[in-house]
Amino acid sequence: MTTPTITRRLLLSATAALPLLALLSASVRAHDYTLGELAIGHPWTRATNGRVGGGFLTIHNTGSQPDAILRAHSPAARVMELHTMTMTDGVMRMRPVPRIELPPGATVTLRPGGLHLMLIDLAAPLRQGGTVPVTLDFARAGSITVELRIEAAGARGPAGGAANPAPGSAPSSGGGMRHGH
Ligand SMILES: [Cu+2]
Repeated sequence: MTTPTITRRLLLSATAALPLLALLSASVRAHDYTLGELAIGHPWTRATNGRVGGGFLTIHNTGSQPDAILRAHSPAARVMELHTMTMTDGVMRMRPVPRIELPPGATVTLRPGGLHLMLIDLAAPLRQGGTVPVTLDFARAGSITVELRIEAAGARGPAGGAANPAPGSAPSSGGGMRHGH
């Protein structure tokens, strides 16, 4: 049973990063979006020369009605999918889900190792420091185009990579499982 061990490790790294996240929050605050009752926080992705990439962000449903992400699309990728990641026999596996539920009052975090957006057949490599436009279609709130910030390859959070921090950034919260594909 490797799941409890990994969960514990992720929790520990997240706890250790909390003071840093508090300091960072001021610098990432500008990279937020609001669509109706949805507050969307710092969308990001990771640099890659490969054909696929992950999209990560937080969505707080401040309203009293459930909402959901139905679709995502981007000019940077031929197709996008909504993915979940689960542990099966000690291996992290990704699979598409038809929608990502956004319960009223809840904050849903798309992150490495968990729910995420999948950019498939990238038109060009994702270069650190750039941005990728992604349009999200919601069941209730409508649609919005956000810019994913391209963090370092292997970054575990929106502030930069733990293994290769960008200048002025710091190690970020845990949650970094290797992304398959
Ligand atoms: Cu995926």
